[in-house]
Amino acid sequence: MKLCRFVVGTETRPRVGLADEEGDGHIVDLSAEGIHSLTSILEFEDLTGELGRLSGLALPRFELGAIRFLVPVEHQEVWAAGVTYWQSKKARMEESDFSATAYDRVYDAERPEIFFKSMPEKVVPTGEAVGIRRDARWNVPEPELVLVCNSRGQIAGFSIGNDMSSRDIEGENLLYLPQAKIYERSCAMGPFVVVGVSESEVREWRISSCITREGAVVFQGETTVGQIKRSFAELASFLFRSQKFPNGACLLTGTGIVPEDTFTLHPADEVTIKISGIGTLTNHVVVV
Ligand code: DO4
Ligand code: MG
Repeated sequence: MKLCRFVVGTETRPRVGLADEEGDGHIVDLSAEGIHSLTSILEFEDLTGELGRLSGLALPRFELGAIRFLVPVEHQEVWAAGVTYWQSKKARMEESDFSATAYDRVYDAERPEIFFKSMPEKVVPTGEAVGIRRDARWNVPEPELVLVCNSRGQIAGFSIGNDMSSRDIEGENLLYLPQAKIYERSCAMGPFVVVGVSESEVREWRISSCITREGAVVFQGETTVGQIKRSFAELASFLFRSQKFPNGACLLTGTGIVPEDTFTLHPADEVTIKISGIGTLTNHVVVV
């Protein structure tokens, strides 16, 4: 089952939607049943039972062409895990002699790397621009599965995220990581939150990324969620250790798709990230 937030036409009022189970491209408007917040749905004890009941009701439906997706976050802080794939460890060790030992150690350590990524209001939805820093010369998207957690720290659903990163800034000194990771338009998410699936099902999903420049493909890569070294519960439990999230929190789970070292994003590139069980997140690139 796929949840989303959306607006209709020129309206500004956010609605909460459920993608039609038949997959005929319609979004069922749950707001018509008094559900105006995704955060509150994710708190339901019997989430799939409640969504099953709602999908049986005769609620208004909208064609995809009539709506615009919003980010599937309301008041959730967005965090990210790093060096959870062998490919990420390898690329980062090559990127920086200075930090190689740190990346090597964290890949095998009991405690994962987890860092703050974005305030909810700064997350970019599908269709809008992601940013590359004007003071960076080596910029890449990081296509990542997102764990969408409720206030109890339970993983209520899964989404698609892009952890935009400036590799030259990160590689120069590990202490510059927040500047390499947190800046205007550096995090995109959406369009759906998929609920009612188990970790073992999600581990079968494929993540792919395609970057086009003036209509031509300049990078393509693919991995599977199953390549993530740590369990989802392990990652979520470290995020919720000694910390409360009254509105829940989102956790990007790290990247396993790393373009070759000669690749950097250009303004106007289009970045498409697909996760097989979720859908597609597409953003173009602007300099910020
Ligand atoms: O420490 C660097 C960031 C790692 C990261 O973002 C990733 O592996 O996805
Ligand atoms: Mg990342």
